Amino acid sequence: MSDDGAGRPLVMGILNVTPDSFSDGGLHLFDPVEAGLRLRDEGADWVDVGGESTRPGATPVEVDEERRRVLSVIEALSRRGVPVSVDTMKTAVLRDALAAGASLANDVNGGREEGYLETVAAAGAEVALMHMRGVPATMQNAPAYGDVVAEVHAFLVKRRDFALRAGIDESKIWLDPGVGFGKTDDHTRALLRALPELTKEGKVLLGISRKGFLGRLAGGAPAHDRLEGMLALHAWAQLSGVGMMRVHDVRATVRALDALDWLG
Ligand code: HH2
Repeated sequence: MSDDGAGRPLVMGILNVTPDSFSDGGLHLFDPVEAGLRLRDEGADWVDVGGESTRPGATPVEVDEERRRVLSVIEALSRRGVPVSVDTMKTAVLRDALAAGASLANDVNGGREEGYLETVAAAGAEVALMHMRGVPATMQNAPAYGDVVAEVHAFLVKRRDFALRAGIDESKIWLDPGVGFGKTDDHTRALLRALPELTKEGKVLLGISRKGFLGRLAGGAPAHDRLEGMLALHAWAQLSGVGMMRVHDVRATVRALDALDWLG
């Protein structure tokens, strides 16, 4: 189900303004605004601008460097009427990104940095709260859970409660199970199978685009060659009630979601 309760799920196009993202690092540094406009023209409902890679093993980026990477891009895209989301864990970056025109805060850290949720609330923005176990530098080192579905869902419900208490309207909160963030492939499978339960808790955003498990499912396919598995699993997510997909391949995603939606 989409944001407004009808039609296909929304599509969030990924625009990483980074030298080191796992699938598009360095690709958009030359002309990120053009790349963002292209995503919009291909049908993205949001363009998600990120200045810090969170791939497994990534090193953190300083606040000023992250600001330098994203703010002018956000400002330029917003000025052209593109709905912009900012992919940041940092309250300081978020504050400036919202002032530059972003209206969705996408946080792989679940809004845990001090002042993050209050900053979202003060701006009247939307927020995506993702589950991550550990930190990107080490999160894929043997992640372990008792019951991954119960633990991830409980974390997301708790973070949603914090967001509500900070003054964010429930209609503006997205929950994301965080595929690849401290999860083995078995954990990912369990979480994907449990999507129909998570969508009963609230609006769900899913980010599986080009992720490692899709490469392993496709016999070791590299990041740019993992489309088919993603589209198949999007169909499952769509039928499970997921409201937004975060993707690199916007055109193919929109076409696939529209085709399934066409069945009614
Ligand atoms: N995944 C990535 C980054 N941000 N945000 C949400 N809400 N959900 C996700 O699954 C998610 C996310 C990682 O993917 P990508 O941006 O392509 O790579 P990198 O972190 O290397 O820039």
